[in-house]
Amino acid sequence: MQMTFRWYGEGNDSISLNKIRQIPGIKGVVWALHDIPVGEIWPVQRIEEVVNQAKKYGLNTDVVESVNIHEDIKLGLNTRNKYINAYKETLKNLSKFGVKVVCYNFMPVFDWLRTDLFKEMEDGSTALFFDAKKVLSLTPEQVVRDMEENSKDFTLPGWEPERLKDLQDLFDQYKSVTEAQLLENLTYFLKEVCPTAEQCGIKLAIHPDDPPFSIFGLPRIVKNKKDIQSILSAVDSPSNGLTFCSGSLGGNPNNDLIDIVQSFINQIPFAHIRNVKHFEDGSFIEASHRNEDGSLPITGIVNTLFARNFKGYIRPDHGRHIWDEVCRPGYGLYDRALGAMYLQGAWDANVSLRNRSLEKINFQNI
Ligand code: DNO
Ligand code: MN
Repeated sequence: MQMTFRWYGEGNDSISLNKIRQIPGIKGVVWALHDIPVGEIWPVQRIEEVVNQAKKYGLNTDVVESVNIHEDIKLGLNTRNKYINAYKETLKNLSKFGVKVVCYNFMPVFDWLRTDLFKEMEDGSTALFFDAKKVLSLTPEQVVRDMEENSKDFTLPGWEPERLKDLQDLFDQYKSVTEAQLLENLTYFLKEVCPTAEQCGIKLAIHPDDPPFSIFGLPRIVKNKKDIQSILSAVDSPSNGLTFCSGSLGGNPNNDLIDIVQSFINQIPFAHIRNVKHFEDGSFIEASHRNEDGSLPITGIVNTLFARNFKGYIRPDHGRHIWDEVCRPGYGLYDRALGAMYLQGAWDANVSLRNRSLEKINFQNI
C-alpha cells in the first residue's frame, strides 16, 4: 500500500507541499491540471512542472485524479473520436513522467453532488452533507448555484463552470440516454483507450458515482457491485480498473463494501477511503474516518486490503472542516491528515499482528 494525499496544485490549494510531506507516511500527491478544459491534451511542460514541484518535496506523482471525460464521449456523439484521441495523447504525455494510475468518472453532467458543503455539526466542525429530502425540492440549477456560491471561492473538482452554464441544454441531451446506452458509450471509450493505456503502463480507474444513485433522472452506471462487474468485464484489459471509493459506494447502505473489495481486488489500483453516516431518510453526512463516527466498516476495508496483499495507492478521501480551517470543501489539511493516520494505524495493526504470529512460529521452532 502506498499512502497518498490529494493536492490541487500551486496557487490552487490552501495546503502546501511542505505541509503534505510532514504528514507521516505520505508517499505521493494525487494531482491534476485542473485548469485545462476537458477534452484538451495536457501539455508536457505543464505536467513536468507539477512533477518537479512534487519531487522537490520527495513526493511522487504516480496517480492522477482526474483526466475528465468530455461530455460528447459520454453522450456517444459523432464528435467523440476527437476527444478520445486527445485522451490518448494525454495518457502518452503522462506516461513520459511515470504516471501509473489515471482516475476518471463517467457521471453525466456533474461530478459529485451535495446539498450542503459546510453543514454544521454538534462539535462545531462542518462537513459535506447530502440531504435526500432537500434534493427533491430543488432544481438542478438551484443545486449547482448553491454549490458554486457556497464553495468559499475554491473551485470544485469536476465542476467546470463553463460547461455547467448550459445546464438545461445538457439535460436535454441526456433525455434519450438510457443506462444501457451510457454503458455502451463507456465500453466504446474503454475499447479505444485501454490499448494505449496498456502501452503506457497506465491503469485507468473509474470512480464510482457519488452519490451512487440516479439524480434528477440522469443515468448512472457505477452504483454497485453489479455495475462494477459489468464495466470491468466489458473490456478485458489490465488497464481497465476501479477506484474503490468507500464513501461514494457507501452512500447506499445496501452496498457491501468489503465484498466489493474482495471481489475486484485485482482490478483496484487506487482506493479512496472515508466514512459516511447514514440517516433513515437516505441522507448522509461525511464523518471522520473512524469506524465509530460513521456507518462504514473502515478498518474492515483496510483489513481486507491488507489480507489481499494490496499493493496499490490509497488516499484519505474527503474530510470534515475542523479547527477553524478555511479550505476547499472536503479538502482541508487537518481531518484528512487524521484520516491518513487512522488508515495507517489500521494497516500497521495488521502488520504487527502478522509479525507477532511469525515470531510465535519462530519461537516454537527454537
Ligand atoms: C470529489 C471527488 C470527485 C472525484 C472524481 C473522480 O471530491 O471524489 O471529484 O475526484 O469523481 O473522477
Ligand atoms: Mn472518492
